[in-house]
Parts: sequence; structure tokens; C-alpha cells
Amino acid sequence: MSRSDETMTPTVPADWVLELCHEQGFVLAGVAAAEASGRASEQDAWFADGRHGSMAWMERHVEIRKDVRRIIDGARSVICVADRYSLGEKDDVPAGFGRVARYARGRDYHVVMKRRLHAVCDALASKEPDHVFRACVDSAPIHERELAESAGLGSIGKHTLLIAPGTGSWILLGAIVTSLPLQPTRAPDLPKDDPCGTCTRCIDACPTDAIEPWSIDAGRCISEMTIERRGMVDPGLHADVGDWLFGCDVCQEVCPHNAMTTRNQAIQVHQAYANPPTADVEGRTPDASAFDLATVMEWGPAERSEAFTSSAMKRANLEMMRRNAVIAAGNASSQGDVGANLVSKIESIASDEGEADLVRSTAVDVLADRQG
Ligand code: B12
Ligand code: SF4
Ligand code: SF4
Repeated sequence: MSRSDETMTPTVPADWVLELCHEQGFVLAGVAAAEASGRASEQDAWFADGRHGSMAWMERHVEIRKDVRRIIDGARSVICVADRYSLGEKDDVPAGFGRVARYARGRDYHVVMKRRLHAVCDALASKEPDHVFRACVDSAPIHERELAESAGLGSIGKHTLLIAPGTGSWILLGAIVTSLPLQPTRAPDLPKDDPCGTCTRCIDACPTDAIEPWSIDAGRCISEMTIERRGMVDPGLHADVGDWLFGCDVCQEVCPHNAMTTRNQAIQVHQAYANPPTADVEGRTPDASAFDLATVMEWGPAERSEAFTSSAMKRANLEMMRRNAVIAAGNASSQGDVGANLVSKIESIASDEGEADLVRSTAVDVLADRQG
């Protein structure tokens, strides 16, 4: 055996690693070999077409994204995990409220998952002190879905999300990139499954037409517009945003893999996401699925920060949240007295010269939409 073959021999059984992940409460775990993405040209095309929308930060690490081995020196394996965050129950949204995507209704998954991934890293490092481990949740420039697919956690749907067999897509992903050689848990020659067949439900239901099979035009995606975008939302898309205040779940709500079957509902939601992150917040429904739009339009820094303690909604700053509330309020304006009250609040924002530009200009656009 050559020296390089020797160093590639797994020293720790993958089963033990998976057991560590399950002990930390991850509902799914698997191992992929650290290797170049098989879809680098699709990624290049995505950026070349400007399908990353306003997320210019994504351009910084385009080359790193193509090969997970660029994340740490000597990367050999990627341990992929998933948390279930919702059962996908239907929402009952009161009049004048704006909806929050399900992933952001409990505690901030970045914190919840990182803490447990670090516990797995510590356990592995105590056995293999010469190896390097890097825990990633969202922010590292790696393709978490593609890696999870390679590790056998599920397959990617036309809406580009990972669907786990029998569980569906209400799952969040995390990974540990490591120099430790581990046996991959999915046979390398197994073809990648197509979970969709002839189905096009997500494409047909997307309010903004953002989905082409296996590719999202992020600039048209409500999730990008309400969570990532710091500037204006195209007034031509305001009506399509509907009652979404933060994120959007439509493509997952309609997916047959998320049908609430006995088998699907038996897969537990991790307790960190099962309840709102904090007890009571003024103007928030008890299950944290929605906020009162009139209240959010009037938020100051203190109210925003109180509402977002321990929540993934922190990603949106105060002006973005108030912009989102103005757009959703415009869409709720036909809801009787509640709608009339919302319109009068939009009017005061539009006429207040002391208002933040983003919020005021959005209010002006919303009123112009109503008149047009
Ligand atoms: C940027 C980003 C976004 C952007 C862009 C979304 C996107 N589809 O890329 C926006 C803001 C729109 C977004 C929205 C959401 N996101 Co997001 N997002 C990310 C992030 C940070 C990077 C994704 C990325 O690199 N995109 C780049 C492009 C090039 O990727 P891509 O489109 O998948 O490109 C691949 C495909 O084109 C593929 N491909 C091309 N042809 C073909 C053909 C076949 C057959 C196949 C299989 C694939 C394929 O090859 C390319 C390279 O792999 C990841 C975390 C991470 N680091 O991975 C989370 C992540 C993808 N998001 C997540 C979530 C939960 C969401 C939302 C559901 C949140 C919400 N409710 O509002 C929505 C869902 C919208 C949607 N349908 O995608 C989860 C998804 C979990 C899951 N079950 O898959 C992730 C993994 C975060 C996490 N840690 O859990 N997100
Ligand atoms: S999250 Fe909403 S807007 Fe974005 S692709 Fe899915 S359905 Fe379309
Ligand atoms: S809704 Fe249909 S097309 Fe879209 S991801 Fe689910 S199975 Fe695939």
C-alpha cells in the first residue's frame, strides 16, 4: 500500500460518526466524499444570468463553491446532517397579519445546529486530534444540498430544495468538512434520484414565476425579496408577495413529498423549532407564524430587537421589515376596517419626509399601485 492509500484508509467507522450525529438530535446524517461539484457549469450559468438577484455577496466565493476541498486544507469527507423544523401544518392567519416562513418561527437554526455540530467535532477531535473539522451552517460557500444528496440524505427537487424520502423538505441542513477519511454512506455509482417525475406543482404555484426546473431566479423569489434584499422591491411584484412578511413557503406547501401522511408526521420536529423563540411579543401570533402588519410598520429598533431575540429573522434589518410590512399591508388593504387602517398607516409613511427612504418610497409605490 502506498503512503497516500494508507492516509485515505478510514480510521474511524462512519457508523460511529452517524451515531454521534443522531445523539445530537439530527434526524438525518450521512457522509459524502469531499470532491468537486458535478454541477459547476450550472452554477456558472446561474451567476452569468444574474439569477442570484441582489445577493452580490455570493459572487465573492464562486470558485470555492465549485470544490468543497477549498474550504479546509486536506478535506476528505463531509458529514452532512439535517434537522426537521416543521410538520407543514396549514396556517390560520388573522386579517391584517403577515406570514413568516416556517423555518424562522422557532429558534435561530444557525445557532441551534452549529452548537451541536461543534459537539460532534469535539468528540471526533478527541479521538483524532491531528485532523481538522469545520462546522458549516448556511454561511460557508459550499453547496449544502448537493453534498447532502451525495451523502444519501435525499434528492433535489425542481424547486432546488433537498427532499428526504418519507420526510419531505421541511428540513434544514448542516455539514462538517473534515480531513478525516470516512467511508461515504451512499454508493458512488448509485444514480441520483429524480423525486419529481412529471410533477410541476411548485413551478405552477410559485406566485412570482421564479422557478425553472432545478433553478431559482432569486431576484424574483419572495424569500430573496423579503430576507436578503436591502433595496427596493419591484412594484410589479408587490401583489405577488401576498401576505408574506418574511420568507415564503409556497413551493414546499404544494409539494406532494410534504403531504401529511402518517409516516411523514412521525418524523419529529427538533424541539428548538417547535415553539417560538421567546414567550410573548406584541403583535405576534402565539405560534410565531405571523405578525400584525400595523404594529411592524410602527416598529423602532427596540421593538425589532425584542421581537427577533434568538430568531433567524434577525437577518432582516428594521427598514427591510418595515418595507415588507408596507408591501403586505398594501395587499391586505381590501380587508374591511383592518384594511382601511393599514392604508391610512401607509399614507402617513408616504407623506412623512423624516421617514427612511426605503420605507417611504415603498409606501409611495404601494399607494400608486392602488390608484393605478
Ligand atoms: C442563497 C440561498 C438562498 C437564495 C437562493 C436559493 C437557491 N435556490 O439557490 C434564496 C434567498 C432565494 C433562498 C431561499 C430559500 N432558502 Co436558501 N439558501 C441559500 C444558500 C445560502 C446558498 C444556496 C446556493 O448556493 N445557491 C446557488 C445556486 C447556484 O444553487 P442551485 O440553484 O441549487 O444550483 C444548483 C442547481 O442549479 C443544480 N442543478 C442544475 N441542474 C440540475 C439538474 C438536476 C437534476 C439537479 C438535481 C440539480 C441541478 O446545480 C447547481 C449546483 O449545485 C443555502 C445554504 C448553502 N450554503 O447551501 C440556503 C438553503 C438552500 N436555503 C434553505 C431554505 C430553507 C430556503 C427557503 C425555503 C427559505 C424560505 N422559506 O423562505 C427558500 C426556498 C426557495 C427555493 N425554492 O430555493 C435551505 C434548504 C434546505 C433544503 N431542504 O433543501 C438551505 C440549504 C439552508 C440550510 N442550511 O438549510 N435561499
Ligand atoms: S420560495 Fe416562494 S417565491 Fe421563492 S421559489 Fe418558492 S414559491 Fe417561488
Ligand atoms: S412540487 Fe413536484 S416538481 Fe416541485 S419539487 Fe415537489 S415533486 Fe418536484
